Amino acid sequence: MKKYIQEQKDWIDKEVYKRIEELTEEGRLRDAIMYSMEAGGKRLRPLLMKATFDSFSSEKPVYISAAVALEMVHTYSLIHDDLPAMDDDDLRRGQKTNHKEFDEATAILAGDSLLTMSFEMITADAHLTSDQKVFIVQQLSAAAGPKGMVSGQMWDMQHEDLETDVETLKTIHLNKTGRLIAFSIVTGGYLAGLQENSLKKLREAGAAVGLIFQIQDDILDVTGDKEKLGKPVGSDESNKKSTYPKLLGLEGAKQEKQKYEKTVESILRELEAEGTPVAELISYMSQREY
Ligand code: GRG
Repeated sequence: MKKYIQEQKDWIDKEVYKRIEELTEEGRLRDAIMYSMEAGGKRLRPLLMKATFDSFSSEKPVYISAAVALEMVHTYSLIHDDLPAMDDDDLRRGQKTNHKEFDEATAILAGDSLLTMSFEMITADAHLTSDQKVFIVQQLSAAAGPKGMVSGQMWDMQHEDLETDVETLKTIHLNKTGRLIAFSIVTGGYLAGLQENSLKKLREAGAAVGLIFQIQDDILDVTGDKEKLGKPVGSDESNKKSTYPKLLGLEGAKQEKQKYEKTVESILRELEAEGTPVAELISYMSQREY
């Protein structure tokens, strides 16, 4: 699976850089955008979209602009999340954060560019029908917006110094992390031709995958390897962040993750997608070490 991920990462990277060259002009703004896009993200979200598409269709790929757009929206969220007004982080993807390398205003504009470019790219894609474009733009904007990722970020900030319970933590992560991950799976299924009843199931699986991903992220902050992660471990503890291991203990967090793994397994079984690329990728994500 590691080799598969590496191979897939290469085409995603190539597509991402090509689109940035097409949609930006040479200069400091492009440099700031490229700085974060080239910094070695895992590209898990576009990979999930491709793996879902491949699990349900053998037609030619039509997901490329949606997959690149998703990685752009994700990267914008990381750049803005690192700003002093939010998490105030110095390191991301193993290198200085965007505002530390450039400056705050440039980092804000690099994030704004990535967000807006993603929609420009989808609407300009000649391989998509008008219906497909509307679906992708609607789903992506809803997943990223004030009832999705942005609301998760807002809740997270509002609960920063408060005692949080597991239900609140779950709501935060379902929005902050889960919505983009669910978008990747649902869009892969939609472009593969699945109907609404199956997409509904994929949406449910996607939310569970978001929680699995986040719980594993919390676990890695306790048990992970700094070199592999490209960031210090134990930062949640020192930043007084609410996490699954903090609320449930390490074993409790692992059990919680298993609960969502079972949800995903059962949905994939219903969709006759056991042993498919998406099933394998989700199981890899659940055990990831970085
Ligand atoms: C600023 C609107 C706005 C939203 C920010 C996603 C987010 C919301 C903040 C990022 C901070 C964070 C730790 C989120 C939890 C999800 C997570 C672990 C994101 C990192 O995703 P990876 O591991 O990152 O896929 P790479 O670098 O591999 O792409």
